[in-house]
Amino acid sequence: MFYSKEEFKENFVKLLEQQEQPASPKTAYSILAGMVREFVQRDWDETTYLYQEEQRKQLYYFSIEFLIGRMLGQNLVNLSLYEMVSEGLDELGYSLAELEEQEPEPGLGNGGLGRLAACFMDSIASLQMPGHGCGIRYKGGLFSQGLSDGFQTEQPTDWINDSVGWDTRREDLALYIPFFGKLQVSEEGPFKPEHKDAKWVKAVPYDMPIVGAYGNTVNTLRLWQAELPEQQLLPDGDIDAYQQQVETISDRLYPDDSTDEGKLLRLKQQYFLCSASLQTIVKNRDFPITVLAKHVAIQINDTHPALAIPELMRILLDEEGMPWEEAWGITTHTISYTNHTILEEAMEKWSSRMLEQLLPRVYMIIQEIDRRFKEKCHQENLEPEALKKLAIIDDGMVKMATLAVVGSYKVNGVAKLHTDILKMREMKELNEHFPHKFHNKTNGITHRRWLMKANPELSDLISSAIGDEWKQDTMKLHKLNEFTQDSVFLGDFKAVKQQKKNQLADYLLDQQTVTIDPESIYDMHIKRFHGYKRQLMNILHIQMLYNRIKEDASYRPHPRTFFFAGKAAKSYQFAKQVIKLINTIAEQINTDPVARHHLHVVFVEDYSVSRAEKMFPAADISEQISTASKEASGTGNMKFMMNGAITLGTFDGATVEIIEQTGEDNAFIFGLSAQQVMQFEKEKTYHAREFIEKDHEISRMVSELLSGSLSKGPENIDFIRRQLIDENDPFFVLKDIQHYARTHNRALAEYEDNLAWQEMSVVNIAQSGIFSSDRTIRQYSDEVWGLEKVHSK
Ligand code: 26Y
Repeated sequence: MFYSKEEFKENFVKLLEQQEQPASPKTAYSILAGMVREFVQRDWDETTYLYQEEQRKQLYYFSIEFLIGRMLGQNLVNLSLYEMVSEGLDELGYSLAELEEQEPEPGLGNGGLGRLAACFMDSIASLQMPGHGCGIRYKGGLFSQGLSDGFQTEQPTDWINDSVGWDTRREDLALYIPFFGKLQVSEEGPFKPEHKDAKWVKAVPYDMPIVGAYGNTVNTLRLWQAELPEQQLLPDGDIDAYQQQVETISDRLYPDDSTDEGKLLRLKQQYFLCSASLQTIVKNRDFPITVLAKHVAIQINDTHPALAIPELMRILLDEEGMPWEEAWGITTHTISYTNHTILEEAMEKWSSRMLEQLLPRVYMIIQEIDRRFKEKCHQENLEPEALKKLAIIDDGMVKMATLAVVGSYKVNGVAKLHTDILKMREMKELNEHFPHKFHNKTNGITHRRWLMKANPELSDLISSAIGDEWKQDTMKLHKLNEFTQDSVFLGDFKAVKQQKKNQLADYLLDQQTVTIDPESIYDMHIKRFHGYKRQLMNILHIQMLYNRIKEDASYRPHPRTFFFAGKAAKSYQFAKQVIKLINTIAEQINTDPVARHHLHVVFVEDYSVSRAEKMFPAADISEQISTASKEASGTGNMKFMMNGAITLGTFDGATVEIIEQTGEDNAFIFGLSAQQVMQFEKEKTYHAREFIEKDHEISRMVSELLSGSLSKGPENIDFIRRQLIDENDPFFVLKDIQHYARTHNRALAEYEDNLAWQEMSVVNIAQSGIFSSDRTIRQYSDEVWGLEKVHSK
């Protein structure tokens, strides 16, 4: 325990002295992390006790990803100890920032969905609500990304082995999960199938404290690890081989699913997560199972944990002996579902055959859910097409999104536009059948990580102007609107932005030996690589700017640094070629004696939460240029806004709501609307080829691209060629690129007017409060989960 700086120093030094001298930063980090861990233990125990004592309704957030980022610094911020510890360490000759860098980063997620889960955990605890995460303790998170000759390379990560655990193994809470085997039903007595010859897997929970700010609430993130079960549950045969098989379940996030074996492994992971989490909830309850829905809410983060629906049914039917109707009533009042995508490729479908083989009883229940639902739909005199859409099992496949909608009491999209598209198009029939189920919950981000932790300089400036109430209620950021004409404040803001730009330049010089001009405009496109996110449009536009500089001696624009960061999925060849293209164009521009004074392209390797924390605060321009209708929400857009970057983007996802907040004057918007995109898609009236022929500039750039001269060989762009030409440019890159170029020119002109730019930035920060995940969580709690704030001291 340490309640003062002196006490902290004393304890720290004591522990340090027990180590070999001089202690490495790694050792110092471990000691500090251990102290913080101990510090939160009492509140953690107390929170757990209070939840049981007061019998409050508890939320369990089921997610296949939790992209939590490093914990040390964030925990100190939430405990309001950051400054004290930082000063104390300074006085002892250590730097807290350096120690923080020692923490291995758990990459237990891939992108937006996993980071959202992490922001939600922070908000729930900080709002003193009883809510916990349930996930998988992958041994290796997402691969770490490198570049070799401009190509993405992938190395496996192993965060657990290097880690000073924030998590605690709870052997006492271990559970067992059955796979495969067959069902045996006795002829006499009530229907009670028995699961014979199952292969058992042991699920051991590791609990991580989620430290809330302002109060003493410490919630739990429970991550399950797959292990070999005890002797009596072992199958005959080669035990080593079985152990290996079992352990692969929690080995890797998103194993390659191009083979049946890979698909089976993913399915095992999903069931492992759902079954272990549900068993733990049911087993450790202190209320009758019949009132489960009054005491427990379960949110499933996309369809990956949708097996929670039939699994809960199985527990209620087979283990609790309930009749179907009652079990169904409880299930459909306990579980709710969030959809994060409308992209066809991300809509999960499992083969019935595989499900039946791996999870015979669960599959039987899915069949029964489907049968009953089909029966209901048939009574409604629907067209055959509508009936097909409403089927859970169709063509030998189980449609997980349909199962999730049918088995939940609420279904939400993650931004207004996305929810509207779900209701009107993707899930039209389901919405008509369940008119009150669908609702919107626009995503949010935790301002404690993305502003207070990532940008303490800006946080202090904000507090010096409007006090620090905004930290508890981000809507108070509105007060900054009074400062948009205050030249002193604007000047101070500019100085902070410059400081963050300098810091990023120093960091990247150190990490990647790139030299960045801190006076240049920082334009950032940082997110997963995907066709619809249109990194391709960005880099092709940069190539157009380069051509113009080469040709027009009078065109010498203000220096701009274009940052790209993000990973491409291992098997996503198109996205990987875009990365290669960015790097080859970068090389050409960055070494050009003239162009390099105006344009600089930087690919930041191995994008992660901690790299993101360094990048968002330094941005001037936030690239949010997805093909309208394709990005469900986006959350990076909110992180940029909160740090005062100006959005340059399309009317898509939550960017629509960002613009609603700032007004179009405080952002740069371009491109087709979602309506237009959907119309083109429906009527098939867009022809990329005509477009290329019509526009001289595009035509030149495309022929350069296709010749392979921009990518060091045509073989490096064949997937890009296929998409742009053979597949008729499905993401409307060539359709939108000129409007995009003009919009960049507008932004550039505006940037020259210093005050106007800073004014826009401050309006963005002032209006960003609504995008705190505290707001999102309050809405979920009020409208879906029904949680109450638990009194803590
Ligand atoms: C299983 C496989 C098909 C799959 C794996 C990962 C499917 C989806 C995903 C991840 C999706 C994801 O991260 N979606 C993003 O969720 C964010 C949080 O709601 C949104 O802001 C973002 O627009 C959306 O792309």
